[in-house]
This record gives sequence, C-alpha cells and structure tokens, in this order.
Amino acid sequence: MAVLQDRLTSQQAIELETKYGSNTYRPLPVVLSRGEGVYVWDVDGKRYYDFLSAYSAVNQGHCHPKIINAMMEQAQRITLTSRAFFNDKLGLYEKYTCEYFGFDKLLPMNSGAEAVEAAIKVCRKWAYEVKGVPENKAKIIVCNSNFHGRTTTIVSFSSDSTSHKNFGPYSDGFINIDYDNLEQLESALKNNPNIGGFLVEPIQGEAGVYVPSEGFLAKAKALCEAYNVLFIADEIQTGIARTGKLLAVDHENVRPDILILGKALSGGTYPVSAVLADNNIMKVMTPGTHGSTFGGNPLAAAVAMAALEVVKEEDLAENAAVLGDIFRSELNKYIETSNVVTLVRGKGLLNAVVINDEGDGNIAWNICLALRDNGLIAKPTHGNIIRFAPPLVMNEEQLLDCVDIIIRTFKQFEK
Ligand code: IF1
Repeated sequence: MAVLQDRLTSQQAIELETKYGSNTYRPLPVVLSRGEGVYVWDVDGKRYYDFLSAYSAVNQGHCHPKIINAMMEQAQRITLTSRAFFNDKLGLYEKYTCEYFGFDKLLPMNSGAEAVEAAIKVCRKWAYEVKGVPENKAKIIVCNSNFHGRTTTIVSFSSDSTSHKNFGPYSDGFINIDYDNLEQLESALKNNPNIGGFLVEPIQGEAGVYVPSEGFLAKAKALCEAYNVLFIADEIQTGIARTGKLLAVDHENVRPDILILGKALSGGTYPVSAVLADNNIMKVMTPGTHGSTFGGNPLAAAVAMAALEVVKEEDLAENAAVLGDIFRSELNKYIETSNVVTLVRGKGLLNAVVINDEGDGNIAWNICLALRDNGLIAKPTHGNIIRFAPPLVMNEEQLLDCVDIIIRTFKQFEK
C-alpha cells in the first residue's frame, strides 16, 4: 500500500526516493514542498530563493496565478482528446505561438527531447524531399559539449561520456564540431554534400553556460544559408526571455529555420514543447509521419498561451537583461578580490560562476550546501561550475539580497 502521509520529513522523503527511485540524479539534500514566484519552501517550512528555476522551466516564477488559473479552468473542461479529433484550444495555441515567434507552422510535443527528436526528423525529411540528399545519407552537424536531451539518438551525438557510454548501438548521421568554431563549421559544410542541418544551442547551458563569440550565431546562420543547410536553434533552455531577449538568437538578429522550445513554454506547470518552422520546411510532415498521445493536448495549449502572455505582460526579457547586468557587475566586483571564484559568465539571467578548485567539484558542491543553509538553492553543473538562474519575475531588491547571500557564502570559503 502506498505510504500516503499528509507530511513527510526531509529524511523520509529522501529515503523513499533513494529506495524506490532509479538512481539517475544526485540531488542537493533539500526537500521542496511549495513554490511561489522566486521562492520555494522545504518540508520544514524554510524558505529559499530558487536559483535554478527547474533548469529554466519556471521563468515566470513558481505557480504563477495566471498560468495556474488557466490550467485549473481547462483541467475541468477537457484535458486530452488525442489528435484523432480536433479540439477547441490547439488551433488557437498554434496560431498564437506562430505569430508570437514569427513562423508559419508549429509541431506540438511534450518534453524537450521529444521536440529535438521531432526537429531531427523534420530536418532529415526536408533534406531528402526538398534539398535532394540521397536517401539515408543525410547528416546533421552538432557541437561538442552539447546537451539536447536523453533519448538514445540524442545521446548518440553527446560528447559527455556519462550521457553516452553503454547506450549503444548509436544513431548514425551526425557530425560533431567544436562549439563556437566557424572554421570547423565551414569545413564540415564544404566537405559533406549531404548536410541537412546544423543543430546548436545559442548558449550551451549544461556545459556550463558557454556564451559563443559575438557574431558566431549570425555567421553560422550565413554559412548554413550559403550551403542550403537548416539552422536549427535549440532554445529549450535559453529561450522565452531567459537571456534578456525573447530568444537567445535575437541578440544577433538570427532567425532560425527551425526553432525548438520547451521548459518555460508552460511556465514549469506541465510538459509542453514545440518545433516551429515555415511552410517550405514543415510541409514535408504529412499525416502519419509523426505524432504523440499528449502532443497538442488542450490542457497544454491553454497553459502555454497563458505562460507566453505572462512573458509579454510582465516584460520578463527586459527584466532579465537589467537584473542580469546587475548580477554580473556585482559578482565581478567581488571576483577582483576573491580566491574562490575565477569568473562569472552568461547573458540575462542565465549565468554561471567558475569555482577555483582542483577540479574535483567538491568545493562547488560544498558551496551549494552552504548556499542552501543561507537560504538560496543552486546546483553545480559540471564539476566546478555553479549555474545561477533565478525566475525572471525577480525584482532588483530580491536580486541584491541574493547577491549578498551568494557573496557572503563564497567568503566562507576564502582561504
Ligand atoms: C536532465 C540543463 C541538462 C536542454 C536543452 C533539450 C533539453 C534540455 C538545451 C531536453 C534539458 C534539462 C534536462 C535535465 C537537466 C537539464 C539540463 F541543461 F538544463 F541543465 F541536463 F543539461 N535542450 N535540460 O537544456 O529537454 O527532455 O529534459 O524536457 O536531463 O538532467 P527535456
């Protein structure tokens, strides 16, 4: 019989997950039970600033009232029709979102990885049926240190051994180049006639918030155009105002041929992802070529429209740009005199700091434990890099309070 209690202690919750859960994460030892705006509370009622935002899925803040109300209202009407029939929300959502981002068509999915997989299928089919690449010969260029999800095809082109090892046999059809390397991109395009697309994160999130050189995205897009290759932007983490613009590609006025969204597309309330493209590309997808039980369900449609409205109504991109500048400026002042932190990097409110440690990652982990004790939760990404990404609804007073907590905590580790 399920252990149904009205309240779990932290220890009980951790023990249950440890005993019954597949061991695919090493969570920070904090047990969250409530979220509102920039705050989360643990089972003992202690409040924290959330500086991970569920990996940039709660850009609109936890449990945003407008999104929750849209969810509750739709949930009492109808949640799922399947695509065997029409419903009265999907078309409205598709129109709203296509106009919101400036594309002709939207392919609705659920998780980010599903949207990336769908984008790979659209790109390959376009390569065969529009570009004229010989069948089964299409290649997609990807970047080392990428993160696009956890399916077997996606991990086939991951350069991270933990994500990749022992999940073979691997999917073929991908060419890896170094991130932010235009020479390697041009060489791959010049030497391979069967390239269908270039799949890239405008900022590499999981790798440690790697911001490419100024102009990289624009020049990469120009190279793709020159070689009739689709520029596919994975904005699942960088999109929806996170980096201080609606999309991270907007910093360089780049319009992708295929745009992939997820995470904050629902404000973190429900799995909603999407692939957007124009008719000349999306026309290759015909009945029976793709699908999903939950893809395009009316609940997702209602939630996503509310989540996108919040981004505009509350001007979250501008807020992320302003607060991000303050965050990096304040941390850079501290870094001048610090022997704990070597640098801070990022755009808008997607930032990371590099901890000066022997690379074993222990200091970063211990700093995150101390941050938790000081009322702010964040988590190291690879080894000695800590990502800092609060909800975009944060105000300046809260941000400065967080900067104070972060710097005070770093100082606890000064030698
Ligand atoms: C984990 C981080 C990892 C993503 C980009 C696609 C997906 C993601 C740019 C897939 C998902 C999540 C997955 C989660 C941790 C987190 C993450 F970068 F955000 F920190 F892992 F790299 N493209 N990122 O960031 O979307 O299928 O998860 O909805 O898997 O550990 P998803």
